[in-house]
Amino acid sequence: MPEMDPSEKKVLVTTGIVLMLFIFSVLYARNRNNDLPECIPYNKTYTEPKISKIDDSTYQVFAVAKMWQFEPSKIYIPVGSEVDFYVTSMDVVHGFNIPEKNVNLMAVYGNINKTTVKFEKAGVYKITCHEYCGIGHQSMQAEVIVNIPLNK
Ligand SMILES: [Cu+2]
Repeated sequence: MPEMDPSEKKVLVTTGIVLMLFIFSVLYARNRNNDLPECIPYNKTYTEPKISKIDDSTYQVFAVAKMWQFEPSKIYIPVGSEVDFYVTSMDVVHGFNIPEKNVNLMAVYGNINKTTVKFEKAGVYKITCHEYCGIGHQSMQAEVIVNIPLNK
């Protein structure tokens, strides 16, 4: 059997290392408990804007984007709350962006996008539309107001 060319060996070894790194990073990413947004089956109930309290620190928000506003536009929750956002649109494609919480979703008609966010610090978190949606786009925003509960 003829000897393998040294440059071919280098290519094979390098390819093997890169493949191992790729497989390792895929497994690593799968095992990390990172909360990726999910697309859940469409249901008309999500098109009714709503804030529901599940328990003392868990809330559910049905956020509806439409030209050119978010409903509900003010979301009051206590510090330490975990909020499940279900986002949809009533017309064109809008964005749903909470920069301070690294939330970046699209609001699409006929689709429900869900993400979970924990608000550990008091403050006002702006929700903005970051998909150009028409002439009123720049004024399309809402707020999550995170307060310290009065009875604590
Ligand atoms: Cu917009």
